Amino acid sequence: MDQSYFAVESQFAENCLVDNDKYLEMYQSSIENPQQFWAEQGKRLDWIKPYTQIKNTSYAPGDISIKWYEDGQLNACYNCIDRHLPEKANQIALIFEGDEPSQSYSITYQQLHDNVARLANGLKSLGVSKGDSVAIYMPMVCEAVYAMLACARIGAVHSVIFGGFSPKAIADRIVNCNAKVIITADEARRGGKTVPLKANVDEALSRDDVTSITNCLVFKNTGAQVAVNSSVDVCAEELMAKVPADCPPEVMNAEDPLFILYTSGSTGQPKGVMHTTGGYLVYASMTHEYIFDYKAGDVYWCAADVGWITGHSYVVYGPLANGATQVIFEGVPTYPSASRIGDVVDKHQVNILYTAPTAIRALMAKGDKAYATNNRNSLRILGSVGEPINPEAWAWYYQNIGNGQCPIMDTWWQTETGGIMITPLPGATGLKPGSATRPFFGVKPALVDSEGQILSGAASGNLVILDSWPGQARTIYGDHQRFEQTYFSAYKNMYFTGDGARRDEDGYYWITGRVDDVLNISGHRLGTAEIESALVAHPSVAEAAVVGFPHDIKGQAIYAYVTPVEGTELSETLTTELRNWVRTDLSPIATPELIHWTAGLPKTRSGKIMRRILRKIAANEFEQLGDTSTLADPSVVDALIENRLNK
Ligand code: 6R9
Repeated sequence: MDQSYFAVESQFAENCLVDNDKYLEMYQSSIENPQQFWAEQGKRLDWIKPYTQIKNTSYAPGDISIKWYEDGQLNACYNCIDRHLPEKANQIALIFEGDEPSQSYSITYQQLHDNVARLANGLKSLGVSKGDSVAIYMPMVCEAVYAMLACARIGAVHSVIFGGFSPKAIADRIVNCNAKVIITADEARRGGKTVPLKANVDEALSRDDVTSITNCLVFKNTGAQVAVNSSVDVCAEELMAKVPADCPPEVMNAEDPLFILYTSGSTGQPKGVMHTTGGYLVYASMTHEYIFDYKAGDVYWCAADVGWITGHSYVVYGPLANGATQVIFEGVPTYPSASRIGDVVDKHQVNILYTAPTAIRALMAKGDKAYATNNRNSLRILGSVGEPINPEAWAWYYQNIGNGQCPIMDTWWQTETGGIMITPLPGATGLKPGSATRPFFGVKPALVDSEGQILSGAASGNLVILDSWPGQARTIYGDHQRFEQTYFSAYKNMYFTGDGARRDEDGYYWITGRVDDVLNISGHRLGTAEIESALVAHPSVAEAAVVGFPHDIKGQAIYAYVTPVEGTELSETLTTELRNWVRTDLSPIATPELIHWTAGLPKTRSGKIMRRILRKIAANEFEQLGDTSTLADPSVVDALIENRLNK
């Protein structure tokens, strides 16, 4: 069987919302006449005051201004809950699956409404009102969803902080967005371990410059005893019990802020990426429906944490705006065993599964344990997000999770784009493993060379977007100049993504990774992703991260950090074999100079490998590693330094 192209089966396409003809027709109209296209799409939401203005955007130097539906009024929470109630009050909205498989329960749309309205009233009783910022530092539980929607209901701007972040990261974010209240829980559970959320918040709040917080709202999750500061702390359950279960949604302008989400750039402090209400929700809802071919009755599961943009757009706002039934998963794919994902799919009869390559590779490393105890026959569509998915991991996901029957939507997008930008559609797009394929409706990608010249045809270059789309971030909170500098200064009149990409003869896009990850070996440009794919294709390799390090002759040489498959015997012979493997698979230029076997790689909570750290260690400059506070397991770094190869 040809493993490089997977055509859409016509019978499959017939049951999908969009086939290839419809994709081409809709795409063309979205580009030729965006005003009309998005005027029509805006109708997927309920508006309090309908819009008459659609797109009003400028990428002009010195005047970056992005507005969509600017004279419309709506409420995001109303669109995610209330408008579904006449028909779906008793339909399940959230299926909670706890860290321990024994913990699960369901929440109907009516119950979701009541919980959110009570929490919204609770926030109001603490003095939170429209325009105030609220920090959310929660486990991946239903209450995290209530917290985000309660803010949206009363017009407060939420800023979710990853449950794994340190007290310093919490404090920095609170100070930056001037949060009035923080919502947290006693502890989080993940993979059988607990994380002391409340204690971390206490430490953050004790920092001298953290002065904006008036109250800390605490949910019970594990039931652990936590310190109580009676002047600040409020028990969330008690507060919610005291207030009514109805709370009129605040009237919001389409361009009022919905949330701020911090993301790290290549330099400096994390950026508070700001999204607004109308355009963001139209885009999240539309992409969720078309890309996952979501139809009433489907059970959808996005395994991302709400601390990540994927959790915002594809756990909370997109699916709920579409009235979906979805799984909320507190745990990790490998706990209590590597079969967890498949087991959960079977248990809740999941039809659509959206996860990340890092999770897939973690399961691959466990051999056949991931699918030994489950059949996953309910699955129809798979999704991938977060980094380029190597063809090897793609094939494993396709065969072993999807039983060779479910197309994989490799979705490329960013915190700043609000929603998916380059992606297949299940009924429309033939798949090439490793390619995110074609642009979504309304998205005008282009490749430019280093001078900003637009390249045509099959080409490699820097990925830019030529015009605005409704889900685009509006600014960096409090620093519009940095917004312009970061995204609009490299190339005039274009949004620069920071990613490199290749476009093939069929117009398919292949994301090669951040441009700062491009290596130049003896004058040859190599994407780290390509080399990693070659390494991971070796049967003894579970995961690989490649960086460049300075080399006298080649300019740069390749340093490969490699995690072996469990049970692999490490030896010089294997190292040599692996070097030759890449040499033959890719090219002699791509042969790793150094192969560093390691049990773990430094990753953020969203599973992104922190290459900045790996580059420093490879360059033997580990004294200045910079901020490691957002790592899931900072101890990995010490082991890597200890065993570094370039001494
Ligand atoms: C949604 C999300 C954005 C960066 C992005 C790119 C990488 C995400 C990808 C992908 C290749 C994909 N990325 N999806 N690369 N193929 N399907 O991940 O947002 O955390 O802001 O990261 O992630 O490098 O620029 P965010």
